[in-house]
Order: sequence, then structure tokens, then C-alpha cells
Amino acid sequence: MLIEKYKVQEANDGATAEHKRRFEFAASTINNVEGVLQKLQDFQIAIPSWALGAGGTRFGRFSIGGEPSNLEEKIEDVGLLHALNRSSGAISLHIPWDIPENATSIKALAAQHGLRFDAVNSNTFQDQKGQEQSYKFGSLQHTNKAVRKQAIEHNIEVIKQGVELGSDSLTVWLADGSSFPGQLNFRKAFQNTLESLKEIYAALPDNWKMFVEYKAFEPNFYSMTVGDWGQSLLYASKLGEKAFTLVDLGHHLPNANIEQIVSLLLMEGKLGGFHFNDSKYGDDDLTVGSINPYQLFLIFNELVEGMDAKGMNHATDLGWMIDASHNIKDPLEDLLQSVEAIKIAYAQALLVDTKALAAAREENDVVKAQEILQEAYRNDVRPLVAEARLRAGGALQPLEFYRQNRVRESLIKQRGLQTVATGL
Ligand code: LRH
Ligand code: MN
Ligand code: MN
Repeated sequence: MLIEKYKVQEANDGATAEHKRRFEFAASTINNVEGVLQKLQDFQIAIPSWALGAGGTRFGRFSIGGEPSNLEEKIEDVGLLHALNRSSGAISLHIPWDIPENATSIKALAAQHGLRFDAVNSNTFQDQKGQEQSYKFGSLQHTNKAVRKQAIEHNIEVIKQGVELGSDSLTVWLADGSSFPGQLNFRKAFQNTLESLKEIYAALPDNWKMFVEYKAFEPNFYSMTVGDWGQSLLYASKLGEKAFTLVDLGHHLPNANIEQIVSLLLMEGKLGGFHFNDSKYGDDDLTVGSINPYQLFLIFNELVEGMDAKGMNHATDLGWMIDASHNIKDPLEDLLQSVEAIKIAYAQALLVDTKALAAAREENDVVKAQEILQEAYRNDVRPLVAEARLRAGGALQPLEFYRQNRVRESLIKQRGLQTVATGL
């Protein structure tokens, strides 16, 4: 166990006096502090198994050392994050990057760390060794039925693996599309994809959900067969009530109004889940909140308002996950930063004076409406997030703890310097 409870306790004790002062000040202006703290404690964000190693770009990969080389070590890493922030209580697997060879023991190991298995992800965007058909020209959309069949069977296999792990959702992200005008018949590609998705959908257990993730471009650069929320919503609506749209924040064209997309998907009961990250140019997969934290807050504002309007449970009714990957930061430090950024945006959204905002909107008082939102956004909610973490048994300052206790150095000692984790 790399994170020893008594050490966390010791570090917390040293920082408590300062924290109490800051917390009391922050809490003094909030109406329902206990309610906010409880919501913050309940809110868990899944960690993707492919984010635990140094990410690659197509130009190079630089190992940071001590990377997990198998699923067991990946679970240990997520357990470590969860021990520090008490907010990373789930792991999401990408199959076959991670194959649980013995589901029972993997499940037990995860449970030891207080983790459950979030959505399982299929992969039909790469050819695997020994695979019969190639995905070079797509998978579920392919002109050749044999390719579609292979991709459908892979997804069904992923569902089976997920069932054994206790997961209850499948995320389908397709690289399908075309890179040059004329290459594809858009309608045929859509129809083939829909028919294929229908077969996968039919294999879903009753309590499962299917998330259809869209992406504007890359790896195809002319058209994507699930290219935006409209297309995803079309598939999800045609498939049925277990199918939903998944929003990955990096999968839009520049300046898209993601908060409006979120609001309307929620209204339609078709928002399934999130892949959190941040970006400046495209699917950059940068640390959540590192580029545009105000947008993240506006998204959470829509989530809180929209979910409350429907009586939804913030913590459990949508799938929350990080989808980020870097080639320069220590991924564990990066994930701690991402989880913190999500918690901060969520806390700020919980502080919005919704009644006053509704009234300002009725009166078309644009200035007041903006003031109300920014009043919440400019609150320093970090002491609230820290208090929630403290109450849940985590570290007051996870990142500082990680550095002071030289966790990466211990991982390098254990696992070696030249390590490569499977993933992007
Ligand atoms: C595609 C994507 C999708 C994949 C992951 C590795 O860009 O966001 O979610 O599964 O990256
Ligand atoms: Mn994604
Ligand atoms: Mn992506």
C-alpha cells in the first residue's frame, strides 16, 4: 500500500488549522453548506485505464517511469488516487488495451481499493494482431459485411467482459468516416452503422446503457459517421431507451456551445455521460480546467439545473469520466488536477442562485443574469472541496501529499524506469 492512512492523517493534522480558517470563511456565505458538502462527497469521477501512463503523440513518447504495466498495477494507481481524493472511485477499461484475464480476482482487487468498474470501451479503430478483417476503411460502417460482423462481435465480447466486472454500460466510439470527398456514401455509412449498432444494442443486458460518443474529426478528416451530437442523438433515438449520447468535451469544432448541447440533450433525456478534458485546438485531451475553466463551470451549471429539473441524482444518473492523456506530466499528478478542477466547477455550479437567475431571465436583465453566474464562478470553493475530501477520509492537499511522499519515486523503484503502459 503506497498511501498509508496514518501518513495522510499526519499530513492533514499539520494543515488543519489553516484549512479550518479558510473553510469557515467560505462556508459563512453559503446557505446549505451541509447539502453542498454531501453532494461533493457523493460525486465520483471514473479514471480511464489508458490515462495512467505517459501518453504518446504520433511524434514520440517519453516514459516518466513507474508506469503500470498490467491491469493490476493500473488498479493500484487508481486506488492510490482514490485514497488521496476520495473522488476517483471507478475505473473505465478500454478493451483490448486492458483485458481482465481473471475477472473475479480483478474485481476483488478493485473492491479492495474501493473501486467499481465504470463503462467499458470497445476498440474498432485499430487492427489487433491476428485479426482477420482490417478497420482501415471503418468498422461498423464498412462496405464489407464481414468487417461489420467482426466489429459487432468485438462489441458483444466487450459487453460480456463488462458484465463479469460488474460494469453497466458500453461506450462506443467509432473512428469511422472518410478522409476525402467522394470516398463514402454518407447515407449508406449511416445505415450500416445503425444496423450494426442495433445488433450490439440487442446484446445489452436489461440494466445496461449504451453511450454513443461523437467526434468532429480525427482520425478521419473529411467526414465522421458519428460526427456531432445531432448524429449521435439520431442513432440513440433510433436504437431505444437504453442508448444515450456521450459528450467528450474535446470532440467539438472550435467555439461550439457545449453547455447548450448539454442542456438540450438533458431535456430530451438522452444525455448519457461525459468524457472530461480540456482543449485549445481540437481533441487535445489536456488536463480538465487547464484552458477554459469558465466553460466547464457553465457546463456544470446546465448539468445541475437540468438534472434538478428532472429530479435526477447528480452522482449516479449520468456517467462521469476523465478522458485525458499527456506526454509531459506525471499522469497521476495530472489526474489529481483534473478531478480537482471538476469538483471545483461542480461546487461553483451548486452555489448559483437559481431563483434569482430565473427572475433575471424573466425580466430580460442580462447584466444581472451574468452577475449571478459570475458571482458563483468567482467564489473560491477550494476550501469546500477540501472539506468534503477531508470528511470522506482523503488528503487535505492530495498533490502536495503525493509530492512530499515521493510517490512517483516509489513507483519507479517498484516498477522500473523504462515502463510503457498500454493506451494512447
Ligand atoms: C477518441 C476518444 C474515445 C476513445 C478514447 C481513447 O478520441 O475520446 O473516447 O475511446 O479517445
Ligand atoms: Mn473520449
Ligand atoms: Mn477523444
